[in-house]
Amino acid sequence: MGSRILKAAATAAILLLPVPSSQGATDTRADDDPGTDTSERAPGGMVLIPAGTAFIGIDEDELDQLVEMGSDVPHMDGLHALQWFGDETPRHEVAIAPFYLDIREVTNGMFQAFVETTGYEAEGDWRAYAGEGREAHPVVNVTWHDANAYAQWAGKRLPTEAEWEYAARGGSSFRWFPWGDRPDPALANWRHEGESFLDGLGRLVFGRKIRTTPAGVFPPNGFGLHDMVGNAAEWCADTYGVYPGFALEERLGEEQGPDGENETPRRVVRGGSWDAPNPVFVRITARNAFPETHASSRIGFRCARDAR
Ligand SMILES: [Ca+2]
Repeated sequence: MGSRILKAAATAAILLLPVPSSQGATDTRADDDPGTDTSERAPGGMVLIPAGTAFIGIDEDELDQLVEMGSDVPHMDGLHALQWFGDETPRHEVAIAPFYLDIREVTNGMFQAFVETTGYEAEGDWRAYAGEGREAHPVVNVTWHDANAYAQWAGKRLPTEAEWEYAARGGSSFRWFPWGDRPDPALANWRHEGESFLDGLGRLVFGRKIRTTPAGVFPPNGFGLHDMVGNAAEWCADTYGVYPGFALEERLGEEQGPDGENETPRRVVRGGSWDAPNPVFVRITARNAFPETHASSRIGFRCARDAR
């Protein structure tokens, strides 16, 4: 899985990039009461995503646009773009049935309520990032299993990858971001600016702090969904694999395909996180994948529910 290895290397590199010393946005109206109805049609904290045809992924010629967008990313040349982002090809259609999706990422407060109610013992050390004052921040450091356990308790499920991408586009024809086709650091939490290299390194090594923002601070997309890109990256239901019709094996000169039988299955993670150093990693179509027992300060989730 050469491209996956490169993605892992890129993630490691991200740790060493400068990060902001402060986050400006503080307003929060995160709904941590999943039982409160906010409309006649959707369960509390959720919005109805209408049925439609989702155009998932990108065409091969669009990879060149990613090279341009990520021009300040180390090694972002044509081949690396192909290896990092080739799994977004080919663009294909998926029929989406109507479903409900959480307006915001699941927060620490919501996850804590689940744990206290059920006595669930999480695989991921989510409490490490759920200290005082962080109730409205997205829960992170949860495994795919943890996310599913919460979703089941809440009477929900994780969204499929196609549902997630369709919802992130917000009913628009935007290609790259929920708000349009140009990156805008005011519209999602991914920035790494304004902190010196040493400060960033010291914070990461000694501080165990992260730069999530309370869920719902940034403006919603066309479906009313907050933080679909950035803040916490989000577990999806699917096992990771290449898309139907994937045809870049020859150009990549390596094997791509589903995980081997003896490996821990990898699950799709979408949207990029607060830790992404460049907007190229927080696009609507960008894909990532981790073993389902993996937990990190970058990954959280939101839930979906079938619409009757
Ligand atoms: Ca997110």
